[in-house]
Amino acid sequence: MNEKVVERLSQTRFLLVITGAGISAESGIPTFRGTDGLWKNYRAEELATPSAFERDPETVWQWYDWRRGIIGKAPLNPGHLAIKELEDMFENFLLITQNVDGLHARTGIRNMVEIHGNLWRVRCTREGKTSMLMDVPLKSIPPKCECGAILRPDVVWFGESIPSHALEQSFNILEQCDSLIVVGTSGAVYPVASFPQAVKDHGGFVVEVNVEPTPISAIADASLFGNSGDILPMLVKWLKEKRG
Ligand code: BJW
Repeated sequence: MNEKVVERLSQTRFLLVITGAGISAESGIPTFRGTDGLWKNYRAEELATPSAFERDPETVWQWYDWRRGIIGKAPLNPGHLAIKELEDMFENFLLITQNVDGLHARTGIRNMVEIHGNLWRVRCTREGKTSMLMDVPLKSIPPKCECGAILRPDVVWFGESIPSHALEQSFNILEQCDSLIVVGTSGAVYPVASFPQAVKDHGGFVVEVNVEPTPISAIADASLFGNSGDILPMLVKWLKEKRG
């Protein structure tokens, strides 16, 4: 493990961690842009949009039903557990996850922003009311609200705004944190893709964990290449040893 990384992280007062689909890959959940990211030959960009849902809510809900089936059975992996350990080790900590799978919440993590929402939560397309819907598989597709309107997943699709409270909390911490660990994201989707540069602009230290280089590698202070389920537990171990 890179000595500079352990040194800087051990001096950190506020640690920010950002995760993407790669953190859940070792739990058996397909990433979006990996080779297994296709569903019935559709790309995520073709399904995760308000216009796709307006045109064909049934197909979009079938995609979510398929994903909910996989995610519902997926175990936590050592990467998720290591991030919970990091929260326990740092007095000031925030996780911003782009994942809608809810796996981080299962670790009991307290300080987290699910910036793209959660696929277990649904929202009424008429009243905007949200609730949890845990049925796997869904009893009817598309699922309906008591009021008769179609429900949608309470997630953020392309072209939709990030909920303002999530965005404000994130921007606030981008300015405050002194280190960022960015894990398992392709850095292709905004606004999160711009967060590592924002941390750098405020003098923060950026460490990337990924199986391959991404656009973030060019600005990161260090890139640790490998599975997050191997690298993150190792990072936790080294930090513990450093602290004695
Ligand atoms: C491993 C691993 C292992 C594998 N260990 N690593 C500025 C410039 C250009 C465009 C825009 C811009 N600002 C906004 C936009 C438009 C748009 C956007 O970003 N478009 C891009 C395609 C260019 N953004 C938006 O529309 C956002 N809204 C917004 O900004 O509102 C204001 C606005 C609107 C319009 C114009 C301008 C401003 C909303 C984005 C919502 C994204 N939603 C989704 C779906 C969520 C619901 C659902 O899941 O069903 O979020 S799309 C999908 O991509 C999902 C993910 O959270 C997101 C990011 O993907 P992620 O996590 O990075 O996954 P992958 O698959 O790409 O990468 C996995 C990585 O893991 C890879 O690097 C692997 O190598 C790695 N990996 N195994 C470690 N074991």
